[in-house]
Amino acid sequence: MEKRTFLKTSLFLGVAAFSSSLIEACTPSKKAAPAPPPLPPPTRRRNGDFSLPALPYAPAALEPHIDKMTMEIHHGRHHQAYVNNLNDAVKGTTFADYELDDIMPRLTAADADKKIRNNGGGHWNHSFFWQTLSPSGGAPGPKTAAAINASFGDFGKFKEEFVNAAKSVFGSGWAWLCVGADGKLFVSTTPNQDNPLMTQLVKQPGKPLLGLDVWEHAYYLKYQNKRPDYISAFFNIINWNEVENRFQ
Ligand code: MN3
Repeated sequence: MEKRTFLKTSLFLGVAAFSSSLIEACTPSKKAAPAPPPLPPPTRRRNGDFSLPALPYAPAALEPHIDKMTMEIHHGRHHQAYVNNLNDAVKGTTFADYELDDIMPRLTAADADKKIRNNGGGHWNHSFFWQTLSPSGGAPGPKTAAAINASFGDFGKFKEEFVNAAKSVFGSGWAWLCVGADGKLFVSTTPNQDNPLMTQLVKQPGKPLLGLDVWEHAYYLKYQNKRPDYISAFFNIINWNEVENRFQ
């Protein structure tokens, strides 16, 4: 290499290195939240827009526990609005092409994430909720039953804890039964449309097995202010087969 070219190259590399360390030094550090994990490889990329999944049963199928009109409005209007707003929210962001399961653990409390957090949570939670319900109800499968007994003592104690948690949500939110990283089950609640997969946003992250929407729009037409009656009714229409599948 000619001496002059060598000097030019060294000078350029030196300036480049200095610039990048300057950029690093000037980027404000977020001490509160842990650094989000890197985005996954392209295999998890999403094709096209988010869309409203069909209900797995007729809107009247859950009567008398949840009425037809509530189901139609809840699914066709509320859930649809989350889907529309989510598609709008992800446009032009880092999350534009990714699956929601990949997006949720990477969301922070930053204002920039707020619209994706609210509407992404809304879309995920409702998609999960429709699958959690079944006209035929039933009882916990063997693995779920064993885990409930091991974690809470018995089904009655689990139910009491879940009901109390669902009653205790102030304003709008969700009650959850989750499995934690240690394999134990726990009951938790989240405000608004947050859920336990938003690991940087919830006190107790976990994999949801069961979720109950306690927003007033989920029950007000039939139950008005009697949320406890809606929570009791929910226990008649839990799709325990689906819960068992999620647990495995
Ligand atoms: Mn809802």
